[in-house]
Amino acid sequence: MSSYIPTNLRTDSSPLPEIRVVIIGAERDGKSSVANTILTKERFECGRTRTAQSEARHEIVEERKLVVVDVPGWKNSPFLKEIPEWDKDDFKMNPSKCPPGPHAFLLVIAIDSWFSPMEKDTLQEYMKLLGDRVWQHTIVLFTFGDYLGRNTIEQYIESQGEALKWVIEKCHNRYHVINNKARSNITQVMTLIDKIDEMVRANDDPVYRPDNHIFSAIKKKQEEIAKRAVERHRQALEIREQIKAKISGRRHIA
Ligand SMILES: Nc1nc2c(ncn2[C@@H]2O[C@H](COP(=O)(O)OP(=O)(O)OP(=O)(O)O)[C@@H](O)[C@H]2O)c(=O)[nH]1
Ligand SMILES: [Mg+2]
Repeated sequence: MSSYIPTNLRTDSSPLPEIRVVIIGAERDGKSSVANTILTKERFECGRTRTAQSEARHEIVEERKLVVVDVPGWKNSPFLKEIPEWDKDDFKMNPSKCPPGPHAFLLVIAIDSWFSPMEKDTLQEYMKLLGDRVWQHTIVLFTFGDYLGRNTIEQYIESQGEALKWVIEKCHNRYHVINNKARSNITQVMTLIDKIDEMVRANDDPVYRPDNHIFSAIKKKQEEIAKRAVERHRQALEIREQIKAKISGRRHIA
């Protein structure tokens, strides 16, 4: 049974029974940290531990049921043609980690450094993998909020180049700042949830629905690759055993 209330049954004030979000962005930008800040608990390993695979965690926060999918970060690169196919396939699978699909993608951007055109190009390349409709469900989530000091986020955005402004415009001017070093500040999380609620109310379909045909095809491909890898390993072991047997046979003769 679908766990969301269709738009035509929702009144403006009725909260979603569950909010599902997928956290995406470049590596080391604070995705797992922000996942923990949102869930108000250390549910994902972060810091020294790099996220190796996408995983979902559930938590009730201030009486709201939250499902958060933390995703491995992409590598910013000027060589976009070189993004491996399996990396792209893994990325495309992320929305299927919280069925029937996420209400929001939180696009994490750390504000501890300059957001370069190369970072924008990489981000755009990954977003393309989710189709144009992904922008309708995306909020820019600035991390490293402690780096703002006395400045506002608007001042930070103004101080940046066109690359960041392009991303914000693609997200219909939806953004939020989180300071992961201030976990006790629940207001920053509740304000984010309000912004997600607002975006969902404005969307015709509250949920980004994954394309199940694409997922079945990717899954099949991944299973075939895994099967071939096992077979290759088995053959390698067999050849090693044959060589070993030959060598020990020669020793006996000598
Ligand atoms: N000062 C400050 N540091 C932060 C903030 N958010 C994350 N960090 C630090 O940034 C580093 C990386 O954080 P992670 O949450 O592991 O980053 P990630 O994006 O999940 O990294 P990958 O999974 O490797 O892509 C850690 O050392 C965090 O402590 C923040 O808001 N402020
Ligand atoms: Mg991580």
